[in-house]
Amino acid sequence: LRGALGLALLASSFGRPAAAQNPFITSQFTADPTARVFGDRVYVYPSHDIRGKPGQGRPGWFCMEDYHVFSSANLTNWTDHGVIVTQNKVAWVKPDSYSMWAPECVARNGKYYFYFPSTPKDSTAGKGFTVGVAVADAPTGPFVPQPTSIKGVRGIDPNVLIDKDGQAYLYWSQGNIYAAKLRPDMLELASEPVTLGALPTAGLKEGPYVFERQGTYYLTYPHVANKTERLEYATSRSPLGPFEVKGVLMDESPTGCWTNHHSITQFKGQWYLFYHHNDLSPNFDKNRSVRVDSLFFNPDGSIRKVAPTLR
Ligand code: FUB
Repeated sequence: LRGALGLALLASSFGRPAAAQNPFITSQFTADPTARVFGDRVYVYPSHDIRGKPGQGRPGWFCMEDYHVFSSANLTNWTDHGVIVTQNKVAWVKPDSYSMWAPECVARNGKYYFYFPSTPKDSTAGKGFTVGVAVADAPTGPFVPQPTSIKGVRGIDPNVLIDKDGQAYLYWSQGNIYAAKLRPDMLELASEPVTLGALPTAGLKEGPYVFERQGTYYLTYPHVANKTERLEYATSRSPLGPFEVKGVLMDESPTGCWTNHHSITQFKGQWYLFYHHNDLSPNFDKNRSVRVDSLFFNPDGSIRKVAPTLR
């Protein structure tokens, strides 16, 4: 990031000089960053980790009650646009479950579709997690949650690809990675979910992020191959595969954070990897902070491994 942007000195939210550095949001804990370019700004939709008080969620576990969105014109000055979706204002979410996990946001036909997983109050919608959508006219909201979650989706970590032919696909995870077509209204599945084959059979795989570059579809995902999650990728000529595993794009966290979760986007001609570590909470890795570093492709389309930029 520093190489790409230089070390512009800025006034941080704490009123002291700050450089363009990681983590790039320091006013609250943030994780699972989905970064999207809308117009001339980058919008980051992260999870919002909090320190759970007694009675809030499961002790020692993730605790998330709402989502903020942040935006920037230069990846250095970030604006917090405030809360866009909160758990107890979503009809299908179990009240006070503190399970508003990794989200996604995409634009289509002048609307913004914010996908988020949580635990449903109605167990017929599925045990564990399912995924819902909230819709807005602007990237910062106001977002209106749909009254029900998406039928047929059980799991977490939604990610949406809108292909060049206009077909949209929803990807998500539940130990493995699943995908299905979305209807044109972006609110319901248009095909039966399939698992994306050829990924490593052992170890948790989650957090899918799919993008297309020069006719190649990249399926990128955190995978526990050893102790903690590292970011790997596979490629295909089609959004639903078959995918072929290509390698690792970021090694396990040097800070010991068990999870990593990412998105990859191009902004002003440069590709970037958004991800998280636990920089602001070294002793509790369920309070994470989002980071960004430049990402580069080799001439053959393979991804060069990204070394995290430390402070
Ligand atoms: O933030 C909660 C969960 O941790 C996410 O859903 C996973 O991808 C992992 O980052």
